[in-house]
Amino acid sequence: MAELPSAVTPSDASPASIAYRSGLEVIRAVEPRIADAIARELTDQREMLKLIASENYASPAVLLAMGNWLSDKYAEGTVGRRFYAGCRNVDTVEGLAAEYARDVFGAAHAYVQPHSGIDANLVAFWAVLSQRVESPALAAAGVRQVNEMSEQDWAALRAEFGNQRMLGMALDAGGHLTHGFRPNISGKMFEQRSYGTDPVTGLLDYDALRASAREFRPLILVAGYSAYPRLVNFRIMREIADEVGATLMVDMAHFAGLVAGKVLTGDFDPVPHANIVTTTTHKSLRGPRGGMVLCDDTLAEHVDRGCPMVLGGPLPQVMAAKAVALAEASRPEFGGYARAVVDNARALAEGLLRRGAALVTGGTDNHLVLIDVSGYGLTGRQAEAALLEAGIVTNRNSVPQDPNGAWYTSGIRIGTPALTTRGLGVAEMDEIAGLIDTVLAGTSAAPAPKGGLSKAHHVLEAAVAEKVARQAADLLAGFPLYPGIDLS
Ligand code: DSN
Repeated sequence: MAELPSAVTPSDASPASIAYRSGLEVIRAVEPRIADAIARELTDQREMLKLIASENYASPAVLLAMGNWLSDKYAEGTVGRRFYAGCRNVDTVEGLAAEYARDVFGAAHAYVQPHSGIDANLVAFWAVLSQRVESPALAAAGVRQVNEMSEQDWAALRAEFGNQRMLGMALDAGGHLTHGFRPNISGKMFEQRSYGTDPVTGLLDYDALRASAREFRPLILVAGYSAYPRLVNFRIMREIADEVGATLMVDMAHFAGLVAGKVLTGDFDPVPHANIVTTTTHKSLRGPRGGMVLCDDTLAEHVDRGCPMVLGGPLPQVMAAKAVALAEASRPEFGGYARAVVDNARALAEGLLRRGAALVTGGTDNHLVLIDVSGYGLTGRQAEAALLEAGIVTNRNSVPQDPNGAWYTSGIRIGTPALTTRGLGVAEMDEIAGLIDTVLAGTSAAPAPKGGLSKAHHVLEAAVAEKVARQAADLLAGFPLYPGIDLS
């Protein structure tokens, strides 16, 4: 098999350059401001120190797979069973993406149509509900197959699941909005209860979770997170789910790349343990923006009804890019990448701890680190803005029992998938920890107009911000992003 060029350093640089230069020329002829925004985004991505834990840099092959005429095709249905004629090429890309997904993750079934993580989760929720409604017990009670259900049947279903419950990780412990929280439809479809983390260690407390599950008896137990810096034991999660008759759903959006790269194995690999697994494809997996569902055979036909149940027509060009990204993730070098992501996160955490920062759970085992910036006298919002002034892109995030709520927050979430793709290693992580600490230590809360301190505004000397931004730029200069692409 031919060597795969690194995702951001295509050895055959000129084809990517030619492709993008020509593409931008074509766009510029119609709307130059869009061409300029696309070109400027490349400059921004090259110049910023990107530490957003959910972002990455997709390869030119992944990006190019999305910009073409596959986009023009309608293809509701599934491979070989479409509601539109002329879908043979869409069948090819969807079939290949699903095949790669099954192989990479060792899953019995893969559904690659979801357009995002929220979509993937909605598909999963409806699949679980429709599987339950088709259970022999409900059939005996007169509830029919989901695809034959009348309005009255749906009403009966809602009544039947009047207690449909979801147990998911608390938002301030690192859970996700789509795991049953009110601003999301999941919080309206399900009565939700959340499990948190131990107030002292910040770690998941499986005994407390088990007790809560026994009492609450959820239909769906959701595992997975967007801001928990440790591993989850999915074997224990499955035991708990089985004990209370729940379906175990794992949302692995954040750590799918670590699963694909075989860094998370055994009890920490969700696929062999969960009934259903959802993910996005653009975070640590380094693919196009999109979603995906993996499941066992019992849920496959329910999952495949995602479109039209909760999804519009699939995006064939994105499914093509998913296939390309999964082909990349199936290569041995992706395992090296995934290991480096975790090594880098650990180095970043150690560098911060050494400089006196407080980290939620005291460190990390995965790709992300959550800094409690209250030790610097800041809210997350102030810290996020100050870091951005210094060229460091992060996002604010709640910490467990956050006194500043979900808007101001007390945390900054950082992650290493993107910078690892760019080639930075543990030595650079230590330097970055120093830059972050310099900015946070040099920032203070601005006085509030009505007295006291503002939660929104901060003060950071311009000279400090400029110095750190220069250091960050010097550091990044050693790791050019998409060096094979020259738009000038
Ligand atoms: N927005 C994603 C993240 O940043 O974690 C989750 O949906």
